[in-house]
Amino acid sequence: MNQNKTSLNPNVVIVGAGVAGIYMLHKLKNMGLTTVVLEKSDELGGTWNWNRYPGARCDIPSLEYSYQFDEELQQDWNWSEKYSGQPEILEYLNHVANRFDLRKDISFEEEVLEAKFNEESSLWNIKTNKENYESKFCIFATGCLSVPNKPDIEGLDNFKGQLLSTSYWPREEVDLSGKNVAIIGTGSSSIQTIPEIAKDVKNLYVFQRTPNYSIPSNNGPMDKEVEADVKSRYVEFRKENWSNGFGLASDSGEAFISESDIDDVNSQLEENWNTSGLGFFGGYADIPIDVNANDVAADFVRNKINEIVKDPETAEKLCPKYHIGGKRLCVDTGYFETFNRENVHLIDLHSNPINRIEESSIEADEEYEIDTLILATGFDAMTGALTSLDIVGRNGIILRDQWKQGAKSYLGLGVSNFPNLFTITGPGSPSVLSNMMPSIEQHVNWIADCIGWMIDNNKSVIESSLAAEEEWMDLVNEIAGMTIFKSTESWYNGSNIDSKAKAFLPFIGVPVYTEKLEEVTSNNYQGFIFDVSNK
Ligand code: N01
Repeated sequence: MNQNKTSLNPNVVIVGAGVAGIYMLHKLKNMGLTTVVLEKSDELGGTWNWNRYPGARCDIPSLEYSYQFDEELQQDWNWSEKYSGQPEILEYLNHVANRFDLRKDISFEEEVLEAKFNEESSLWNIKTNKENYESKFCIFATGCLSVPNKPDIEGLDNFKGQLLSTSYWPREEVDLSGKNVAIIGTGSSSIQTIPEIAKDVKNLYVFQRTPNYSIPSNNGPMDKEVEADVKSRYVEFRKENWSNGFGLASDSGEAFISESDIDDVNSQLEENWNTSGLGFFGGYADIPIDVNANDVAADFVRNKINEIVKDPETAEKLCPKYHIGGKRLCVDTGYFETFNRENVHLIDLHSNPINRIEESSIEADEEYEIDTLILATGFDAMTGALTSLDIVGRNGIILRDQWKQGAKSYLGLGVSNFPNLFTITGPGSPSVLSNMMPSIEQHVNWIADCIGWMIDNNKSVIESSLAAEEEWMDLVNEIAGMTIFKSTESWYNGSNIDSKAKAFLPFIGVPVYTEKLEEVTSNNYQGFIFDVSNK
């Protein structure tokens, strides 16, 4: 029997002790609700616990990628760099858990295997590897990028060398010095890993299926003047950022490339390249919506790649051809420069696909003998953590089956047929197309307020209506259709997983979303239905 559980029949079970689960617990405890967090790992932190690969860091400035719910916390905590690394973020999350005395209500090494809604009792029965719980509410705080995508490559399971994954990197130091190493995948995780490990390894073979646009992070020690300025007006600063499309300080631009002088545009992009990281688009609001404007920004980055990478053939292979930003923009520290090293070799999988993996080699255009294979092949994004276990709603319907043709959710918070179940940053919310920290806080605050409202108004069961859900997902897709996001193959629309329905999942536009949430709340949770015992 696990000693640190509050109760086996708490008011609320939260699944996952990452950024979302920790804050959700804090909120509900303050409301006097008995709450338990079930966490598969022996450590809290979610993404920042699992993703410990070399070079892992946040690509949103830490002054923004941090909690704002407690003014003293945001004043007290000092980040050492503009973009903090994974160890510092994990230390911060541990600090928050200790500061608000949250650890005792988190049950570690407890994995949820099944969550089933009992229509008789209107309670959730939650089965884990250790216990059975019965709770009124069940909240999935399981993250958008938490279930790794294992590539289907012949022979992978027969590989006898060291097999690593960026998303489950070992805690102990991994010594790659003098080794022949292969990495498959060239997304954000790989782009952060490659420059770090290239310095140590004998040979690094980078197997690239699709090249990515990446912007220099221009990271450095925290600028104390900037920090003092932000801290002197933190509430206002957060509010201003939240009024921007992606909820970030850097996307406040209102200029249009299509209406600007091309020389001015290029000097602005040059400035962005030298200062901004993810804020590269910053000055121009039409890059995500106008293909001509998009081409200007894409050409700018392709020119940079051609300038940086000395071998023209390698440079050409590293140049993406799709709309910039359509796949998540990457941010790096010396990524393209790394391909000038003699020990780094790029293998383009379009011209040289992997035939198979052998016990100690990868067979593509030639046989690459390797000691270590690193999988940096991404995630079953946004839905993977919710479909990889049995979540059973009304009439025995399993969420995985309900979402077979594409995930549908009302506001990314609730799903029809799944009463008293909330998802934090679920499909249909800005989530991955926003600064995740405030998006998580927005959802946690909304869920806590909603539960509070239900208690005050004697409501015991809430469920999103099918009509509201469908209307909402139509809007999600309609807005995406006006942008370059929808027409690019990416994990935003499930294209990276063969078996997954292709549907665009995040809502684009923080301010519109925020307005909608406020409207729903002020209209007594319009679009949700209450206390329908049997539909
Ligand atoms: O995953 P990805 P990631 N054979 O999906 C390739 C966040 N993040 O872990 O593009 C060969 O981006 C795949 O190729 P393709 C961030 O939101 C944030 O790197 O599908 N290759 C791609 O190149 C990011 O977007 C930070 O053709 C295969 C790569 O693997 C998200 O996490 C840091 C393959 C996967 O790239 C995911 O990033 C790191 C196969 N069978 C990550 N299957 C921050 O700084 C897949 N690929 C906050």
